[in-house]
Amino acid sequence: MNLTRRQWIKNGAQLTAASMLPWSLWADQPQVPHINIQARETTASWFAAPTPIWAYNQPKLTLQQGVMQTLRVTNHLPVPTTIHWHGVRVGNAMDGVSGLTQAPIEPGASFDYQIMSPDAGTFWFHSHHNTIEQLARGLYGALVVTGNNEPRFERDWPLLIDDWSLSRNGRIDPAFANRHNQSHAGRMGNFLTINHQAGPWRGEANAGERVRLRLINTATNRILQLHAAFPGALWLAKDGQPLAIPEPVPEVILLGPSERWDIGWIARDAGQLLEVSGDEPLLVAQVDLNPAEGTGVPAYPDAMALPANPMPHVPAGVNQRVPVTLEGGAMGRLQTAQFQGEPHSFRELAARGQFWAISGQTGMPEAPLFRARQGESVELLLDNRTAFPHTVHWHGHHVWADGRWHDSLTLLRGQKQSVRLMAGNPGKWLIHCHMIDHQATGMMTWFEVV
Ligand SMILES: [Cu+2]
Repeated sequence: MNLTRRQWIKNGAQLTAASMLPWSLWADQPQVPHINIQARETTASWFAAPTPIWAYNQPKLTLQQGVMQTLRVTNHLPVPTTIHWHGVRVGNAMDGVSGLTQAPIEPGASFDYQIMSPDAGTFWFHSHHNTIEQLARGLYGALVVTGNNEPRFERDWPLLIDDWSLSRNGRIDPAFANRHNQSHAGRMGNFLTINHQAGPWRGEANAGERVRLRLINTATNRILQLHAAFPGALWLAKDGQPLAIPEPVPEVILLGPSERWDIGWIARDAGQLLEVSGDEPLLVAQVDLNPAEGTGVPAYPDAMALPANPMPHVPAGVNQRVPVTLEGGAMGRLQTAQFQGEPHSFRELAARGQFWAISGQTGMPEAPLFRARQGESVELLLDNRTAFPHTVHWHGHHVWADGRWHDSLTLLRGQKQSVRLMAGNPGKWLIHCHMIDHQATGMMTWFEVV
């Protein structure tokens, strides 16, 4: 978070002491030293009085494409936790889903995640244990995987955009699970941050420099409606996967919870990022031109297209078709669904805190939605029969839809969408709504790759 000058000096002193150690002590260290991530209680400096939040000591991680890295997560929180590496095609045991792929990390304990990302791009990491509370308290960070052949950007800025629900005293509203929110669009916040700091975020570029903005929606439930006023900007990637050909940025970017957009821009003028869902546009980020450098001829080549990642080939044929029907919620038409192996009426489900279903099942069903052999091509027929939008997230996989890869896809009310999933790493993988209020009240299932 915000390092004060005193902390900075202290860390500097530690670094000096360590670098004076004799070489022999370092000889047995692995080539890539592990990265320590601490989940802990801290405070944010948004107002005159500090706001208690939970956060990682590393709000931004940078990994190298194709390099195995140990991420040692130590839990300094008073409760158990895990970390999910959102969008990274990890081995199943490293996916961080408590109760499915691992036991939660107890307070005071550590867990080593062995992460090797085959893909370069923009990802993020967040708690996947009691997510409804832990994500809302701030347990997330940016995960940037750098590739060897990427074009150089003189400025590279991840922007983690969050929507906090604060009480009048400036503290996080402790009512994380509210039945009304959960059966509707989810808990909406009233305070926007960028990289855990109060907005607007400000950056500075020299005229002609290439700028890469990595937009990441870390909100628990809010779909951001972003207007990117960066003249000539190009959309480079979705959910960490490059577009084959960069496209002009549309007037409004609909960025559902957990979705990412990479935007490339040549700074010839100042630029702004605005959130436009409310009555008045809200300034999220501002990039100014460095006045000392003046303006003039761009100093760098214009090419910004990102090289493709080693994604699977999508064949014309499919091995199986699976309906993924989203149902339930207020003003929905859900009559009955299976919960814990038994059929229940919507009223009975609501009494058990379940409001949403996927293909007739609510909560985590015992049997997977489908099983696929590694390499199989599965067509998923998404059908949002609810009165609300949903952002569906696939673990360990991206799906192919409308000529792009997505690990999360927002479906508006009534929307149908056919997507293609190429079964990847073996294991048990979640599919859930990334509006955490919906996930927590039933909109979650899983599939198995064998
Ligand atoms: Cu949802």
